[in-house]
Amino acid sequence: MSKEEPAPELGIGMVGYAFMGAAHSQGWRTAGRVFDLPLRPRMAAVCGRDREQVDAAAARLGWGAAETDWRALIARDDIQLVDICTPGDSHAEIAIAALEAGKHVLCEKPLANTVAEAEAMVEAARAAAARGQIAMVGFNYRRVPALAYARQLVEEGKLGALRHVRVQYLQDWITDPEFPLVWRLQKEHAGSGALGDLGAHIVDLAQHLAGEPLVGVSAMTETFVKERPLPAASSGLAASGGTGRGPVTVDDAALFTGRLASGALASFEVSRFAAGRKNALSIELNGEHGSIAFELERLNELSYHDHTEPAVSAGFRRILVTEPEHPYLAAWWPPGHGLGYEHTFVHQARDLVHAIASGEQPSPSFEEGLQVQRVLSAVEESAAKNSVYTHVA
Ligand code: SOE
Repeated sequence: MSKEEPAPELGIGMVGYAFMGAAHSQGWRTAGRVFDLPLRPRMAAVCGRDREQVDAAAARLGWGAAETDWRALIARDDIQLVDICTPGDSHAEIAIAALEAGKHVLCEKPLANTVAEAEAMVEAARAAAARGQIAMVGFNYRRVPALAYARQLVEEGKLGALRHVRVQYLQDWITDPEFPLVWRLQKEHAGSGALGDLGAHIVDLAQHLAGEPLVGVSAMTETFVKERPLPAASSGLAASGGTGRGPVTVDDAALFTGRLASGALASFEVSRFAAGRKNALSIELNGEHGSIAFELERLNELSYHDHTEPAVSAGFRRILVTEPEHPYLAAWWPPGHGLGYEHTFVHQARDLVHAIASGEQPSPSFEEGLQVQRVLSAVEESAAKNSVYTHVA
């Protein structure tokens, strides 16, 4: 290709246009304008069930067309990549159909609502990979530059043998018992509650940063508010609308400990009831040679302690991860100007386009999504058994 020739287009079709759809759209709109990409993302069509709403979303988010049936979206010749931003209960069906139709697939986290669904998705992705197709899961926090840099430090051996991984992901958006029974609070749509929504992120991050899987867990979960008002059908919040109240069928919070393959110990806490915590993901890794710590609400910073330095002057130091040498930063603003949540979706789009152009499977793969699903399922099993819970006499 000569310098003058524009890169070939990559037609994208997105299913779902709510919060995650808007975030992914921002990624697709921006990636090719900031990064030099081997393929030009073209936002061909977006899909949603309601004609009027999906037309409005297409216009607002920058999609060229709108479909009301995801099967019609997948069938379009001008779409090579299907981006799935729907609730978990439709991930497996859409992803498998898209892969079987020869499309590349990006699927939001958690990969699926059950291990069985995730296994079927992995099988479809393997068959598709043999035909040259790409499949990736949207664990976007891996692409926060400070966390991508943290992974580099671990890979370089800066922490040495890992001893502890400590992770929390806290939100507070359903602390009001009158907050309606939205789809995220219904097992048949969401699979699980804070566990699948927030726990999926931190299990993936812990395993990714540590570079090793969890091999066992011990857990407790709780649903603090057991019934909630049904949302009005017209509110756009309801999976199925109505009047009166309905049961909350997922966890509001989960606490679990785990062991990584190397023997390092890990602890996890997720909640939607942590009043004052809006999107507070924090992670710390302690190794024999040092530690790293990160907080999502200060996402341009990484704390690093080099334990090989003389104790008299050693201590955690704050690295402002905005230098051009840091992951993704060379394409953005001068040092110190900072990035935010939305940039993770731009980076995700960038990395996926490179994977499609090179034919190399990207990470997180569907296999990695399945591994997270297995951990979530083990957490639920452990919590249900309550086997390690000992009453205080
Ligand atoms: C809601 O809890 C949510 O939007 C998650 O679904 C996202 O994955 C997370 O990034 C922010 O919080």
